[in-house]
Amino acid sequence: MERTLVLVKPDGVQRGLVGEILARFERKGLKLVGLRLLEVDLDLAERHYAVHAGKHFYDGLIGFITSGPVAAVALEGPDAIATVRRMVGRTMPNEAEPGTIRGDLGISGLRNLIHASDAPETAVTELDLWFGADALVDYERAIDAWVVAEEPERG
Ligand code: FUP
Repeated sequence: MERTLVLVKPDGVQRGLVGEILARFERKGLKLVGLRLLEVDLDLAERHYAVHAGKHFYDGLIGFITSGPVAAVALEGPDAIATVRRMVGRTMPNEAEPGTIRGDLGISGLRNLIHASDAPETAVTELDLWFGADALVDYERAIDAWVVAEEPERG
């Protein structure tokens, strides 16, 4: 079972799309294990985007993520990191496939609505950054017997 971090960025919050975006993940079968709405200060923004420091679009990214409240969401499920990335779609909304969050809800440039961890190591780091070690919620869902099947044998 994997956990991953999703951020609904300020454009998604301002447009009232938090519910729409969370609903897609819930319908998919992913389990909500963390949820916060927060203003992002400069320190958190810089730590989150440290990998992009020095790039030509860095200042724009920092300005954007600190421009309004962000919804931070922790999701759990089998192969959650890759599954969420597929649902999010390509970075630029004009290139993202229909059926993805960015492809269905975004249209232009950096207004791409959402961030999602891109690998197991980044998921661990980002969940710790946005939620801290203890803030995620462990619980059972009765419905998981119907959602999370054993992996079929291959070969
Ligand atoms: P993604 O993983 O799809 O969210 O995209 P990246 O982690 O590669 O980039 C993070 C953010 O930087 C994106 F939301 C948009 C921005 N970005 C640019 O503005 N220009 C680029 O060339 C690449 C990324």
